Amino acid sequence: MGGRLLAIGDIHGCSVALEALLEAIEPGKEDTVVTLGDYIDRGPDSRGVIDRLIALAGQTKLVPLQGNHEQMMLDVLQGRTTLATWTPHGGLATLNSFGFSGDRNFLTAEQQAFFDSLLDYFETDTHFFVHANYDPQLPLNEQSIEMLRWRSLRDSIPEPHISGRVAVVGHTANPEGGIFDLGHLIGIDTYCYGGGLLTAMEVGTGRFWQASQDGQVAVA
Ligand SMILES: [Mn+2]
Repeated sequence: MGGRLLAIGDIHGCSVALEALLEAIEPGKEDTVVTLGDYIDRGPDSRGVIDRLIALAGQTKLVPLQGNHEQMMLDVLQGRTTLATWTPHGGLATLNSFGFSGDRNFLTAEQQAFFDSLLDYFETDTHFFVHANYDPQLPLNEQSIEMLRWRSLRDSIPEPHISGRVAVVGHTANPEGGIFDLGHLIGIDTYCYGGGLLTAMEVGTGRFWQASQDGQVAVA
């Protein structure tokens, strides 16, 4: 695989921070960008984030994972559950950004195709990427969705995975904007929507970019 391998943490509607991050990183055709899920809810511009990710897929090799917030939205839009199961978790912000007026078929065909393309995990020779958590004893294709998409690191911090690969995860927000690095497990949800930062990590070098919703970017 040529190019850089990058991971981006939970965006949650923070389109300004996402744009600032992408301008700093300038991902190109040879690069691979893994987005860890939770693109929508809570922050101000879920639709803008989805449309920017769709555009990003034409600019670089995008590997988008599904977060629990995408699942909550899809469960509502596809009639598996009620709106009330989603709205307390930031869904109103998403509905507002899409101009929701009562019709659940508000996604464009392109946006629907993006949601249909979301993956449960991604792995390379050295790392694997999931939204939330993992069972250290199970191969990735045998992990439960509850574990991959919902289980907080506050409930269980896993031992190193049997594959020996390093896990890169989002989902469990660090309000201080700091990266959570145990060596075998790196957490990059840095709470952008709540006043923290949006983090991108270059896997090969350990280089980090962090952007805030006022468009400022820091590189470490
Ligand atoms: Mn999440």
